Amino acid sequence: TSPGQDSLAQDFVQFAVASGVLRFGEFKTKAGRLSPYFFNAGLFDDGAKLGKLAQFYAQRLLGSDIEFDMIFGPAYKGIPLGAVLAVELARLGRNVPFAYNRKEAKDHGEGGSLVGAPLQGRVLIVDDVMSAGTAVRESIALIQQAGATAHAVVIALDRQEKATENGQDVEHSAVQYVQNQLGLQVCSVAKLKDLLQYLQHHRVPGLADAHERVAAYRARYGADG
Ligand code: OMP
Repeated sequence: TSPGQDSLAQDFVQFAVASGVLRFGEFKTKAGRLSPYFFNAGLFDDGAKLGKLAQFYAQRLLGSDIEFDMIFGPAYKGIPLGAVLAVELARLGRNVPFAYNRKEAKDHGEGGSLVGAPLQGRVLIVDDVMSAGTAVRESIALIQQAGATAHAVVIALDRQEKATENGQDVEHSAVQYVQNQLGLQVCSVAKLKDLLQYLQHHRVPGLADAHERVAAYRARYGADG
């Protein structure tokens, strides 16, 4: 890694490309943007990959100044992410409670949509990607409804793109919104800028001019700062 590079982020991008999680081509994002890359965390699909992924999250988190009392993994993709992170943190000597939600409210059995440890204290949300910020806002609302505090967010990839508000693009990114307007701490294993650095030095499967395309995408949809 050369100066100015974040080596954990570079290692992570390499791991995601090698795992087929980070792919290049043409993809439509949830916000309806046509993206030359897509990060599909569901393709961390065996024990070894999930274990390695958890190490990346844990390293980033423990290297930050983020404090938290428990972990929340939002349905669906956040559930295994939160679970493997909780296991990894316990392995490192930091055992914290873990909870997740189900999307379908249950009308029998244990009832309610929350599963696991009671939501209380400073809750850390674990998720895959932040783009326009819709998913994380839903998780924050859910935690507040349960009477706890959404305190921080850790994600694998910050796409650093313009957030949307009422369907309109705004200048700041979803991460900036969550930090500055909602007051949560956010950390990510890698960001779009790390992906661009990686693409300057590596060929990737699927797109010969990946660096150029991703740079053009950032020019159009990237957020300030
Ligand atoms: P926002 O809710 O707009 O922040 O988008 C985040 C969600 O989009 C993720 O939780 C995924 O469901 C999906 N997504 C990815 O998984 N990977 C990407 O590279 C891009 C997206 C996306 O649709 O923006």
